Amino acid sequence: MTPTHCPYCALQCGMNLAEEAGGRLTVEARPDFPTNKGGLCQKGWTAADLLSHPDRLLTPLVRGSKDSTLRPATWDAALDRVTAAIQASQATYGLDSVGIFGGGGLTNEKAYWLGKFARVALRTPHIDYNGRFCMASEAAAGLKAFGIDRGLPFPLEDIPGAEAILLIGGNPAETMPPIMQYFERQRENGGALIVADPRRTATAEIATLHLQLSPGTDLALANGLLHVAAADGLLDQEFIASRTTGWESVRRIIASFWPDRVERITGVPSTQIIKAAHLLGEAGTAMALTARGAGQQSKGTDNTLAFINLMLALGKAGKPHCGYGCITGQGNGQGGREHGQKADQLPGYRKIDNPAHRAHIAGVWGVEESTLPGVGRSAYELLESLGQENGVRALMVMASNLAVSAPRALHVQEQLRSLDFLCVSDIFLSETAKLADVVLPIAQWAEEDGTMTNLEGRVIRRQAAKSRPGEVWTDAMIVTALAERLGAGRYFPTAEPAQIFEELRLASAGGAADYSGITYERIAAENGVFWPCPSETHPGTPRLFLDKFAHEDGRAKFHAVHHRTAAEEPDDDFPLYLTTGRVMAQYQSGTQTRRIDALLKIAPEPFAEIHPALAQRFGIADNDAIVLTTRRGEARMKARLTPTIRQDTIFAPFHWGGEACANNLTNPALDPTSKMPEFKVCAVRIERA
Ligand SMILES: Nc1nc2c(c(=O)[nH]1)N[C@H]1C(S)=C(S)[C@@H](COP(=O)(O)OP(=O)(O)OC[C@H]3O[C@@H](n4cnc5c(=O)[nH]c(N)nc54)[C@H](O)[C@@H]3O)O[C@H]1N2
Ligand SMILES: Nc1nc2c(c(=O)[nH]1)N[C@H]1C(S)=C(S)[C@@H](COP(=O)(O)OP(=O)(O)OC[C@H]3O[C@@H](n4cnc5c(=O)[nH]c(N)nc54)[C@H](O)[C@@H]3O)O[C@H]1N2
Ligand code: SF4
Ligand SMILES: [Mo]
Repeated sequence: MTPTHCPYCALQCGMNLAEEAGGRLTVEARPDFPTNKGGLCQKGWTAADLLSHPDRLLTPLVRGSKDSTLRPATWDAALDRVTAAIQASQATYGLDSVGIFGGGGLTNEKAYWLGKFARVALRTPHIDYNGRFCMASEAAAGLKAFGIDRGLPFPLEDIPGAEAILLIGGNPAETMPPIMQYFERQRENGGALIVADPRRTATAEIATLHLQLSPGTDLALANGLLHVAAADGLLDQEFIASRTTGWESVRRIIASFWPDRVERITGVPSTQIIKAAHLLGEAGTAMALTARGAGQQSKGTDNTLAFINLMLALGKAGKPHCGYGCITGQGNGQGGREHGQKADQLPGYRKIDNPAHRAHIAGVWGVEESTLPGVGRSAYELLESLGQENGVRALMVMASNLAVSAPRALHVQEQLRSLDFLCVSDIFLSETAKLADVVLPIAQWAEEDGTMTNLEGRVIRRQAAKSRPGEVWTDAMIVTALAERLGAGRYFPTAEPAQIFEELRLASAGGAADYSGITYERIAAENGVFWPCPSETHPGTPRLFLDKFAHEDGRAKFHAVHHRTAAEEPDDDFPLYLTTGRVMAQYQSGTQTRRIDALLKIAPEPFAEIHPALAQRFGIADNDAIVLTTRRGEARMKARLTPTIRQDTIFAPFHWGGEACANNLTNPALDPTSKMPEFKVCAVRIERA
């Protein structure tokens, strides 16, 4: 029996893997693990089904020339090919012509190794990852307001003690089902749960109050709530004066957000806005939690700041059972952004353009500070540069299926085709891997060791329960072998996670995300350790900000943020809003979950949710084949009629590729600060196919 964690989302549910006769692994939930407490969703229960899936890649694949097919090859041949392509690109176009696209599913060790590989072996600034499409807006806002970005500043265990919770743009009943036990306990304790979502989701169903706003209007809602709180005397002036800065500028802005004006912008009745403000303001303790609904917008950072403003003004932060938190998404979405696979960051949540930070990391790596590259392009900007002059011409993708999951996917696929060279490491031949010149088969979660950092900032252990099949390698082995071939082998002396983690501890020491006191042994003994943890005798930090915020003056900062419309609003040609997201039984681009029978039974095919009244206007019946069209392209799927969605909005999950791909439609308008694309709002037209 091996204790480990689910491979999928950021809840990182604890599970045990037991080996049956014949080597098959079965999953058991871990009742003793403090986050899921014995709960798992259907994805977790079925995760082991992929270990022996017949589609699994078991040997490297290499394409002889651009128009030939992918054929099995030895590791030597495949890695030689990758090395030659990188060197050719560097020789012709310079170091900056090689890029890396990583993933928030990678362990801390692999993310760290990959970031170091980019800076030390490739010496390119251009490494970014799919986390940029995930919680980058919330991360940017957390840094601005609190001086540090950790998804949740408190453990899940604190949720049931909050008297009021505002959950904005999250549907955890489908995206993290076991987390619902905390919200259910909060409701049982008499707490109020307010959910802001254009759909009456399974999560909204259990709420005290559902604010069914139109897509892209979160900021106006937040400012409206704050307006009411200020007008009705619900602010905590003492807290504002002693623990924050910048309130005056916010006070001026929210003055004009009258409830009826906010009702006109958001579609939320003013009575509900007033009620929500009072539930939050009159509660002794309150939390605001945001997920992708509020973050994946071209103003995602400002949206988040507006909800943080609200909590600060109410004095509901930096106290027990209070505060703002971001529900992070991918298995290691949190750790993935702390250890250097983001274009602007170095390990330990250091900044790559900060001389002191650079010097520390250069010291740990044993290189000259001056040889470290600077800030590279953010994920979508990196994809826009592919194949272009001065752009990236040789790309390595590790743990992302961006041909399906990037915005404006049809264009991104063209960009990938225009590369001189593409290498993809994956478990399966994903839509992205199909476009590659070299495909490298990698180990799955149950076949490797490492650490992950869950949505609470709790560092946990992934443990191998069986050996790797066929000629499969781990991502770290690939990085180490390529570094050796590129002449940087001395900086990459190992591919062992435990040894890489020791180096990560040193690299993170003294940084915001300090892991230096965390060891594999402690993680096992303590059911995970929360960062920052600066020494082996330090208990770790489950709760941040109780004494002070992380800015130098110890105070949290208000930010004056204005409502603005989405980058694309409905008009005569594209009269409706399109928003996108998830369903319980599929995960992300679907590479993994579209291969599991039990999940396909629950979520077999692509669909779009449409309100019956809207469907009638367009002569569409339930289950009809429809075509959705935006300025980027079209997608075909089935209509699913449901009264739970707004009448001006269509919702499509993004779990499928090809002609059903929701990202054929989405708008890559970027948030100026976080560079997050506007996955959650664009203008769409609908027709029967
Ligand atoms: N089953 C499943 N679970 C997952 C994943 C998965 O793919 N499948 N992925 C994991 C990852 S990486 C992530 S990031 C999380 C995401 O977890 P969530 O954020 O919960 O998931 P989404 O479905 O993307 O978006 C949440 C809600 O935002 C609403 N929404 C859309 N537009 C707006 C808007 O303008 N404003 C507001 N307030 N709400 C809006 C949608 O209707 C949707 O119900 O889930 C994780 N868990
Ligand atoms: N329209 C729309 N698009 C979205 C979103 C949305 O809400 N709407 N959400 C965005 C968000 S929040 C996210 S997080 C992204 C996610 O989108 P992707 O980055 O595409 O995420 P996955 O589908 O999880 O892709 C991971 C790939 O890596 C493989 N893999 C899994 N584990 C490993 C590993 O350890 N190593 C390697 N090398 N490969 C591995 C999997 O088989 C899979 O093919 O999608 C974004 N795209
Ligand atoms: S909630 Fe997330 S971590 Fe837990 S079993 Fe489901 S997918 Fe896995
Ligand atoms: Mo995500």
